[in-house]
Amino acid sequence: MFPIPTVPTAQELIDKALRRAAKATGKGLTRQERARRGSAAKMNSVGDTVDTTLKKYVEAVPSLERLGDFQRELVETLVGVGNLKHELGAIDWCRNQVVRLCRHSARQAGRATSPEEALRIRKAAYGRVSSLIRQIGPNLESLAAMRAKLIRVPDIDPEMPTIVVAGYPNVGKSQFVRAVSSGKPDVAPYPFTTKGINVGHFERRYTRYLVVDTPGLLDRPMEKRNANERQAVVALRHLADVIVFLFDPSETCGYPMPLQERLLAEVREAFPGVPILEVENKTDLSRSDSPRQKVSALTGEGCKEVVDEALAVITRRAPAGAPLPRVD
Ligand SMILES: Nc1nc2c(ncn2[C@@H]2O[C@H](COP(=O)(O)OP(=O)(O)OP(=O)(O)O)[C@@H](O)[C@H]2O)c(=O)[nH]1
Ligand SMILES: [Mg+2]
Repeated sequence: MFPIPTVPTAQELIDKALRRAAKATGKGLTRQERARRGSAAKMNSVGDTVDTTLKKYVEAVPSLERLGDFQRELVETLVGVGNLKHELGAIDWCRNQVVRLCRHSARQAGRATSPEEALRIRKAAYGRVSSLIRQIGPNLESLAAMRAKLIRVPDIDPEMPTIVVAGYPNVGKSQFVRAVSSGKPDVAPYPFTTKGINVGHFERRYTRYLVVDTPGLLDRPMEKRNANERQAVVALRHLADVIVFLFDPSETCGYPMPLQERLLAEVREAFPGVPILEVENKTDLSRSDSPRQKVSALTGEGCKEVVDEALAVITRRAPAGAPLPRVD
């Protein structure tokens, strides 16, 4: 989703540049002319390869500036916008140095007085290019690690009416998202399965809705929250038109109800403007006598009713006269 292409290691980039350069040749009548022009062509080729390859990462920066609030804060949470810019800055520095060096040595090689001199200039330039690229090896590695995280940042239309599903770990949030939408997040019988934001859609009366699955939240202060929990908070803050807060009164999730209740109180306090539907899941296992809506995400029981209620809340919240976005 996020526009950063695959990142090579320093060695892979060096190999790629030299492999391409090996194919570049120079035409000429004499051996000397061919050697000169050949060396110059190879240096230009190295410069071009490094330039175009590294430019792709640097050009990811303006798209970073254009990110919406949700994506921007998610990038900040996952890798830090400053860190990302730092790596891109180092990579751009290298790109510039290599381009200048290659241009300079292509000119030198073009003026060489013998084939041997042309070769010597080229070899020296290859060495310096390799060492410049090796210098940014750690930056490339770091960018590759960042990319692995950023690739999962979903592309979300902020205008689309959105239900965010939240709650303690292992209560069945992902199962619920599977039950009501096209989303296929992983479901597993242990906590902390969901590590990022997953989205699904569904359509009702020609309107398309977004359902967002979030990593489980523990009842603890914001500063203690790990990166996964913080992603859930970012989704709640920027995306939720309505929150479906899932409880697991069977407590098979491993967390007692009083803790789950405390988390609800905190979510309510943190997002005072967002309506919250309190829903008890896993009714196939146990059913409390609370007045909350009850579902079984596993069997599907009650899920449609929760979605209906969520849509009613969203429609009530939409400003009068503002139509909900329609499906094309
Ligand atoms: N019996 C029963 N099990 C359920 C129900 N909903 C979910 N589960 C089970 O509960 C476990 C956790 O479900 P998930 O959907 O992965 O829970 P989650 O809230 O997304 O968990 P995290 O991603 O770790 O926060 C899985 O074994 C599910 O099959 C339900 O309605 N009934
Ligand atoms: Mg999950």
